[in-house]
Amino acid sequence: MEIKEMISDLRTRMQSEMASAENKQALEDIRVRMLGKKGELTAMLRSLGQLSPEERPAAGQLINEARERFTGMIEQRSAELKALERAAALKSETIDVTQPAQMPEIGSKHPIHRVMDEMVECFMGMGFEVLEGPEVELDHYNFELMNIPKNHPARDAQDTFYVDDNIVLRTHTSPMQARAMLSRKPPIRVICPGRVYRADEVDATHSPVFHQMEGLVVDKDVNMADLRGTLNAFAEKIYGKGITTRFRPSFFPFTEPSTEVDLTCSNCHGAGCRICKGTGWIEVLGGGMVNPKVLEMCGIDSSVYSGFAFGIGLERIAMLRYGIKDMRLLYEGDVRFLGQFR
Ligand code: 2NL
Repeated sequence: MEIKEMISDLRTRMQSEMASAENKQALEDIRVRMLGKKGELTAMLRSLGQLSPEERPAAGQLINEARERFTGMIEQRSAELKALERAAALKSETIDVTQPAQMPEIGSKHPIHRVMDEMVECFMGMGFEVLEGPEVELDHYNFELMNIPKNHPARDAQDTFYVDDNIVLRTHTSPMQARAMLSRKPPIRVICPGRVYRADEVDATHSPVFHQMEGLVVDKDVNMADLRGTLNAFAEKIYGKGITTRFRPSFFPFTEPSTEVDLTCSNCHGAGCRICKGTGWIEVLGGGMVNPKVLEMCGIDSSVYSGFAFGIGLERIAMLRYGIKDMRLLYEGDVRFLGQFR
């Protein structure tokens, strides 16, 4: 075959192969195969020895010119490929900066903790200090110091989960207040919010695990009017102007006298409605003057000091506040329920 023909044939093949080369590597392979040291064009140069000395220079020149043109073709195709790759990358990596940001899902404060925090805020404003303590307690702190000796009937009402004979899951947060009295000197003004346990069956208004906040004030000349004033201030602060308290006589082993405390129904403001069953009052807490026996057992001289205490169930407050009809909703962790409290 004539050199010219061979070059023309090589160009035809190169052009078609280059057109279907889809990336730089494929193009480089073509270059090596056609123009490289062991490539076809170099092989042609080597074969010049077979020509006569007269023919050689012209043939050599043709080959060298061809190498230059072919190299140019490869470079051009390389630039094309580079542009194509870049266009593809730009297309696939494009970020639409006008798209709305993807917001991370943020949780919400549990309704029980909403009312707890609100109440803590209120009592802190009145000079109370917040104390938290263990949920697994000594029987001694939970019952004995609260004037509920072994075999006392009040133990039935709040029978609890015994870990052993001396250790229980606390049935109220009172043991923490006992610790405060034992370790401090009056004046004492503390509130103790937290989780408590009772051996109750689960239903729409009962749970074996629930939340409570107790308050305790011990000082000279503390009386029932101080309890009333404190709770009235609390009622107004949390439920608004015009909400007050009604005290009804009651019994607790740890207070004497003891009282059930009703709040003006915040739904009808006392007129009577479905929620307060027509009475205008909602029962929300219990309290009283700390039983002198309790003071003495907790190392406080009851001839010098007196105190008041109260206990509030947080589930009840949250259910009234948010119109929750079934207590179980508070513990199931269903985000469709919890998401409503943002
Ligand atoms: C209720 C009633 C109450 C107390 C809790 C208490 C604490 C100490 C001494 C005396 Cl350290 N009393 N706490 C007093 C009266 C009532 O809770 O119905 N809670 C849901």
